[in-house]
Amino acid sequence: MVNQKPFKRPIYVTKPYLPDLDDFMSALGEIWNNNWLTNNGPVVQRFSQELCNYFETNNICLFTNGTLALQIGLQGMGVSGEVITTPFTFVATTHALFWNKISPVFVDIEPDFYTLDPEKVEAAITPWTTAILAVHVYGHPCKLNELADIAHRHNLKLIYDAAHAFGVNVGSKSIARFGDLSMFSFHATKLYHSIEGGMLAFQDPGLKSTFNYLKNFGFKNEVEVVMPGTNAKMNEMQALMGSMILKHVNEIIEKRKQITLKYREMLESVQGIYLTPELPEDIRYNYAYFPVEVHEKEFGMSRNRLYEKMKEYNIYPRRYFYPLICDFACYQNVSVQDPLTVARRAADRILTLPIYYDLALDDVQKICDIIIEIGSTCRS
Ligand code: T4K
Repeated sequence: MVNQKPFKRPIYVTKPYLPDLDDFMSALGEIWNNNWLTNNGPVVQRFSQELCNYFETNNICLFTNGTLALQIGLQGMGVSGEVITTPFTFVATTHALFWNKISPVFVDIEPDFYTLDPEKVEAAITPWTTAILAVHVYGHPCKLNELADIAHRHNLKLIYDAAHAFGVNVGSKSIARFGDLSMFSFHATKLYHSIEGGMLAFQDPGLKSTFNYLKNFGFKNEVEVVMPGTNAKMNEMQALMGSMILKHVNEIIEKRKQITLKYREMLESVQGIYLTPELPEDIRYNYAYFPVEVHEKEFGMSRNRLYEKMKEYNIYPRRYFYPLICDFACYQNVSVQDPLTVARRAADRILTLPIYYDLALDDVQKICDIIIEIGSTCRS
């Protein structure tokens, strides 16, 4: 294997799944006929029911995106004071706290799947702590039992940012059934999407009306505003896209599984490239991302150099999640007690490789051959 050529077209970290264009165009006819575009229209209502069936619960609420869903979730549950959370996530997780005037308390993650470390959570609890906000990062389920136990013993709300976890099951239960509340993102870059979109799933049915008010300016009816809500409604186009893609979600997950298996086969014994361990058998994973750790000394170059070098081959992986949230200028005034050793290492080493529905296995092979070639060239 010598002199790999660059890809002719860019290979991005992800590419949205799209339904057949003719099918989508003819489905749009319903929206045109209805002449109803937003404000809890019939397509949103039907989509909501389809998701209730998918998640086997009526306790869901749809939003225009995941960030506003999480923001409203925290507000509707009355979370305040301090919330213990992870710095190794997309910045929106922390922004949702900020917009609720909640102080984030960053603690470290565990080294296998990069989710919140329960021991660190317990150590960070103060009289002002009201909740834990954990992230199923890359779709890897958090330490569900340990976190539930801590939340129960300390009377804390347990909230999951499940932006990456659509389609993940633990045993026979959807990941949405754990904790008090979970937020799912339906953004175009996610394995399952509605262009933009978000969903809350929750255990307490009483929250539904609060969330419905909060996403629609607080209107109860034409003349009553019961709380100062915002505008975070999903529209009919989003719901149509979401509904059409929902029919293909199992097929999408299966395709990503094949890509993941190919990556694992090709990269498992590459010097300096480390893969996440296999998830426990009772977890049905969604193959949302494909993170690898690049160990500089063994591989021969740093993760950042590999990231830049891959661009020369027209491959655009991403460094999800670098920098850590607490290192962004807007959060540098948050005092961080935990040394965040594992999170810092992960942020410095992880590269998330391209994975999407129509990424051909031959292209996965070529991406891996390029990584192998880059490594062996710089070591020789
Ligand atoms: N919590 C967590 C843990 C999250 O990861 C996210 C979102 C949220 C909360 C908030 O949920 P939302 O409010 O977004 O629903 C992307 C997404 O914008 C963001 O939704 C996602 N996490 C985050 C992990 O990734 P960027 O800045 O990396 O996106 P961008 O535009 O650079 O896109 C990445 C690549 O995808 C591009 O290089 C090319 C490809 N792409 C992208 C788009 C938008 C396409 O091929 N087509 C497209 O339409 O944030």
